[in-house]
Amino acid sequence: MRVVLFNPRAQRAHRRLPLSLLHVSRGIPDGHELCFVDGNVEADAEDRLRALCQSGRVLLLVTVMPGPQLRAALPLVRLLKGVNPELTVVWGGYFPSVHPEVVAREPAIDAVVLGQGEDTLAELVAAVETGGSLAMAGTAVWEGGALRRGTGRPLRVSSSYGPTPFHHVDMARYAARSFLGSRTYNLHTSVGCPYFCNFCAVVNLYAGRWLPDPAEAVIAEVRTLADQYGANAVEFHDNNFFAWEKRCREVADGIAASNVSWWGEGRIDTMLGFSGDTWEAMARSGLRMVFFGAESGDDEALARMDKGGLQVADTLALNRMAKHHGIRPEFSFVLGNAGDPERDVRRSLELVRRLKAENPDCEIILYLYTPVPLPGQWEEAERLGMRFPDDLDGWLQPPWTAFDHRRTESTPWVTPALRRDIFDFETVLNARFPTHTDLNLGPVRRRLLASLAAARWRWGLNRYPVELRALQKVWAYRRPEEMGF
Ligand code: B12
Repeated sequence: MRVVLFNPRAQRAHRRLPLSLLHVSRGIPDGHELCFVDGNVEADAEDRLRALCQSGRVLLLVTVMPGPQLRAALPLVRLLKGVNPELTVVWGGYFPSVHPEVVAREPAIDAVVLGQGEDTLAELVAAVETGGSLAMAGTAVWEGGALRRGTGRPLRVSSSYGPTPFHHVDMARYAARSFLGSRTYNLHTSVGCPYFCNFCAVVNLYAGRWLPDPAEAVIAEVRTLADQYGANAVEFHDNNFFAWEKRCREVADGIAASNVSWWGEGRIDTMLGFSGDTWEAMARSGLRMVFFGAESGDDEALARMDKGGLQVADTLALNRMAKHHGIRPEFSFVLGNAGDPERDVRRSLELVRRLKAENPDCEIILYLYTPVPLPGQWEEAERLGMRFPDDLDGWLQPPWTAFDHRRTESTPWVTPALRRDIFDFETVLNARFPTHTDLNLGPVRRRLLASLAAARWRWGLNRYPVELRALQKVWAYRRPEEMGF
């Protein structure tokens, strides 16, 4: 049987390996024709997809994140399903796993795979081949006017399915230029995350479980990328790469000789507990920047988010520690907590100013809080009038498209004035400190922008930054909040 694996285009061409598909493909039994189609790197992706799915028994697997990928995927699968009655369409990934009902109810989609997909896919391929039911452990299907949700499957360590099968794609296409290096590739080396932050969709899928690949497996993947594909930089896309100090230390020591610069996502409180030795080893091995969820400058908001006891003081301490070790911290904020949104935003923006004053090299990413259906804050979001759309078409309409980008206008507790304050501040911030990750902004423009925004930044004059917005348009300089995960 032909199995087509499709990665719809993200908001901007994201030239990174389609790891969701590469990983899940390890579950497909041998003997099938596998065809990968990636909307991020193939200009003719849609034509190729049409040709591959046109006739005969075909299983189309689609990975979908909220936002642009959903917008790209839905019209396509409707079209393809209309043409070929023998086509089976299965969706997996974060959006379908968090919102299975609305996806399974869509007539063009035959089944949703929930969470980690390898084992489910093995059984599902057999069911499609024999014409059996797609209702099984790990799937959700729409049957008799209701959602039929299978039991969950036990999670497995990802590397137990084998190494990432890079050979399925044209690796030359994915060697990307980034601030880390001229040939950047990405890896994913753990399943889930051991924390319960109640605004994060990872908890919906993995409920606080974290299964790391052993350090040797991680080191082997980095070596393969460096030795066989010429990588000089690696981004670890794990939800929480730095959850276990011992593994970080072993990986750092094991990859030091590969001469790659690297980046990953971590927790402030965990990494504050790392020894100076581990920080040194990581810096030596090429660690350049770490993404942290600072989330808020208000301790009460942090407690409401269930950030595991994280305090604002920890964020300040981490900023100093990372600076000391020559590793750039990248702090992400999730602004507009429902408890006291005004105070949350005010204190967070004050914290950003302080972080920049103490370490101008740190990066800041400002998102708006966009609830996910999880106990903790969701009940209150609903009480305050928050409702998700009833069908997939609803998700494609504004304001939901902005919601997916974490620029939402759908949270009723954030007033338009408060939203404007955040966006004005952000415009001034991004001009005063253009992100280091923007390779297209030369030193002259960088200096010009910074000096143009200097007085505004200094005196906190954020209102109507029209001149900066105009430049942002003309120079199209990079806004971290658009590019982030
Ligand atoms: C790389 C990445 C991106 C890339 C795009 C990737 C791409 N596919 O083109 C970029 C940077 C563009 C991006 C953008 C955004 N992202 Co993003 N992204 C990620 C990240 C870091 C890694 C994804 C990945 O490769 N994972 C590795 C694979 C192996 O894991 P996986 O996807 O979970 O796959 C497993 C299962 O889910 C399942 N599975 C997945 N797909 C499928 C498909 C089928 C058919 C089957 C059977 C199974 C299956 O099996 C896989 C193996 O077990 C994740 C976080 C994470 N660590 O996963 C966030 C994440 C998915 N992104 C997220 C978000 C919110 C966004 C944005 C909306 C944010 C924004 N700034 O606007 C945008 C919009 C994206 C869009 N739609 O265009 C959220 C999703 C949350 C949610 N509510 O659903 C995540 C979880 C981050 C987070 N913690 O909040 N992102």
